[in-house]
Amino acid sequence: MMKANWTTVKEYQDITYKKCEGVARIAFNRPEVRNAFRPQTTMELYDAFYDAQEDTSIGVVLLSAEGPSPKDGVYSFCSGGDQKARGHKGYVGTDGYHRLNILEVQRLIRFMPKVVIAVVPGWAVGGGHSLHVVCDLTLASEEHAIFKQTDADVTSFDGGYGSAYLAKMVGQKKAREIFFLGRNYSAKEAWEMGMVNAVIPHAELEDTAYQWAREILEKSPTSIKMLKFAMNLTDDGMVGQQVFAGEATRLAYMTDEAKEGRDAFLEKRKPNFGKDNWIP
Ligand code: S0N
Repeated sequence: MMKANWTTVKEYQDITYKKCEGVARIAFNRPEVRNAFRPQTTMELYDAFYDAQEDTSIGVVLLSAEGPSPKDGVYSFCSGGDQKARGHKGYVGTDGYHRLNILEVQRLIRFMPKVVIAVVPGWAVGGGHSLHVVCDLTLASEEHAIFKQTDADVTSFDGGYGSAYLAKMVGQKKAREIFFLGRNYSAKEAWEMGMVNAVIPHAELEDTAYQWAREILEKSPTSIKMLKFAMNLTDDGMVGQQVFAGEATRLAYMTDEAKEGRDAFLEKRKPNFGKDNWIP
């Protein structure tokens, strides 16, 4: 199997960020708290994802996690919002502000023109579960991945992609069960429900994720981008249409017709779009 030779892009406090041959790997790095995210974490995630989005050499981003916990050897993907950082209006950062900015990270993952793969080595819980839902694909550790929704236990619920989009993925009854009962589901059970693409032996998880990424990189970038946006569109309303249409506009810019429209304006003349361009 293909192995990545990662290069660290930037040092962060709560995450790691690496790249290799068109693939970016962003990983939670708070294993001692099951990779819970606090404002510091979400700001770093946003920064790294934005860098990956803007880097034209990157086509696939792996959202993974460091671990296991040095305290007890347990693996986790992410356990959601850090309950110790939670105030009365959101999650409190060192600047004292209350934020709910994991939702900005979710939107970046959802709308970025690259494939994002959740690589789940252990617990995916609460807002961590929602993050795997919003990623384009999910690969899970056969031995250690556990999927669980505790949002209703702690009055910190994701009423957007984490729940409503999950219901589109696994069906209404199953999504309601996941949220209303808050049970643990193994990687195999999550795969049977349709929210995990593949169950991978733990030792092979990272290499497999890299292999999937490299396979995707062999495809046409425009096709992958348009397909992601097309599949998002029906669930994202006018914003989905805006994102898809933006790419359609970009493609239109590449035509002779668009060049003629621009040039005619700049040359202060009427455009001549030709007679035979009304292609059916
Ligand atoms: C993950 C669980 C099930 C693991 O259980 P386990 O293995 O028994 O470990 P523990 O002993 O419980 O934990 C080990 C240590 O890690 C700490 N810890 C774990 N999770 C968190 C956490 N989320 N926050 C802070 N600390 C955490 C433990 O305290 C323990 O520490 P020590 O060793 O010092 O005792 C289990 O840990 C668990 O259930 N965790 C809590 C999961 C949870 O309820 N998360 C929050 C759920 N809600 C959200 O995430 C929603 C947030 C969100 O996405 C959102 C939604 C809408 C609008 C905005 C937002 C937003 O956040 O911005």
